[in-house]
This record gives sequence, structure tokens and C-alpha cells, in this order.
Amino acid sequence: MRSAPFSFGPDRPYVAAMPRPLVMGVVNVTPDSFSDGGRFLDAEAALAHARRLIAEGADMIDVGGESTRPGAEPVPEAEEILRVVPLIRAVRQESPVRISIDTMKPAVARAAVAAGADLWNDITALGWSPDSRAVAADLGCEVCLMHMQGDPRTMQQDPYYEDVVGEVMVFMIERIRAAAEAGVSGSRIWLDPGIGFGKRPEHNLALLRGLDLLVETGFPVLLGVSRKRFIRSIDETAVQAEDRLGGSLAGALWGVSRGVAALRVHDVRETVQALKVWSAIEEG
Ligand code: HH2
Repeated sequence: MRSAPFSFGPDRPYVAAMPRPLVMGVVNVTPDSFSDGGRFLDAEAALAHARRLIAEGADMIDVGGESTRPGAEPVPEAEEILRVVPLIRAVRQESPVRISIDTMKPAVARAAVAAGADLWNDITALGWSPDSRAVAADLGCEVCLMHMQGDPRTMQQDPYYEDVVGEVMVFMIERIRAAAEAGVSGSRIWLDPGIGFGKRPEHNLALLRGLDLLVETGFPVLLGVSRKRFIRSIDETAVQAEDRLGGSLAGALWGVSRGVAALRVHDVRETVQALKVWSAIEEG
């Protein structure tokens, strides 16, 4: 496994201590997520799913109450809080697992952190609300800044880049600077290229090929390729999200080979197994 050049420092002992990249398991508490179709809307079912992912070896769980599927309708703030907070509270009561809240809304992030979340995973890189950066600084939690072109409703309509890797890098540097200016500590920041967010298949592949640049910034990189649509553009038989495990693992291992610090995945057991086999070969 390629060791990344980042130094996490005393603030991130749980990352530094890991022999392998962290595995973040996805728990959607939404009725319309593309990959699990709302099966976990029910709070008990969501908790059961989180427990399963933890038992399978997830280091973090990523709780989301609003789908980011292309074309998805926005969820009101109060509704989103009602979806995610009981789950976060329940998981926090029974497990030391790291909890991430996948939201664009500062009020949801605030409620989630109060309930026990450790990381604000923001697909808008703290850009959705003028309050986002100040709230992130105030919460003092970790923050993942993800790249997206456009917004979830329209992002796949006509994504265009002259140089996708260069443009994502420029965006990241601008967002890191903006977060830092608002008082977010650099030791709290994660980066994510946002695979599938306002990108054509060739953009996703170019970003995966160019992951080194993001890793070389020194910030830990989170990568989400799991069950994404670009896999279908390579294997047209992978129509359903559940049909994309092979492609998801290939993308995850590619990311690991480039030095990513964490993988956002739906199939925790299979990903952990792939990482263990990789490590065993390397150590032997
Ligand atoms: N992908 C999705 C949602 N959130 N966050 C980060 N940081 N990186 C990602 O790649 C990412 C993300 C989309 O996946 P999924 O959760 O399966 O879909 P939905 O948003 O419809 O629940």
C-alpha cells in the first residue's frame, strides 16, 4: 500500500494508527438514494444497517439524510435533522466508531455534531450557505471538502472542463483557503475529488488517474467510487447499483495505490477483505 506523504499529527491519531486506509460505510436515511432505494428510511432499519457495517469492519459510518442523486429533490432542514440525529445518537451510544454527517446544511451539521458526529462531509465544500464556514470553524469537527460542478439537481446535465484535474485542484486550493480564513484548522480538513458529481465518465477516470496531485497536497483524501454510474459506462451490464461491486473494488484499490486515506463504500465487508488481502501480499 503506497504510503501517503501526509503527516496527520496528534489531532488524527486514529488515522495515523491505521495499518490500512479507513473504510467509511454509507448509511442513507433517505427514501430515494440511488444505491439502496430507501430501504433504510425506517430508523430501526438504519440502525441495524449501521451495526452491520460496523461489525463488518467499518472505521467510520457516513450518515446521510438527503440524497445527492442527480435530479434528487431537496429535503427541508428540519426533516433532514429528524432523519439523521436519532441514528447518530443511537450509534454514538453503543460504538466508538467515527461518525460522519453527509450534509450541505450547517444547521444539520450542528445538530449532528451535538448528537455525536465527528466529521462534516460536505459535498459543497462549505459553499452551500454563507454560514457554512463559520459553523465548521465553530464546531471544530473535521470537515471533508468535496468537489462538485453545479448542484445535485443539475450537475449531470452538461458537465464541462478544459482540464478536469487542474480545475479540481484550483477549486480545492480556493476552498481550503476559504475554510482556513474562516477559522477551520488545517488539521481538520479532508479533500475529496467528488467522483460522479458534475462529471462525465472520462472526467471521473482522469481524476482517478490524477489522484496523486490531490494526495500530494498533504491533506487526507477521501474517495467515493462505490457503485457510481461511471462503472456502468465501462461495463454496460452493471445497470443496477448493486451490480457494480467489481468496479467499486477496482476503483477503491486504485485509490489505495495512489495513497488515499479513506474509502467511502457501500460494501464494507468486501472492501475490508480486499484491503486485507492486499496488505497480506505486501507484507509477505
Ligand atoms: N458520494 C455520494 C454522497 N456523498 N460524499 C463524499 N465525500 N464523496 C462521495 O463520493 C459521495 C459523498 C453519493 O453516493 P450515495 O450515498 O450512494 O448516494 P445518495 O447520495 O443518493 O445517497
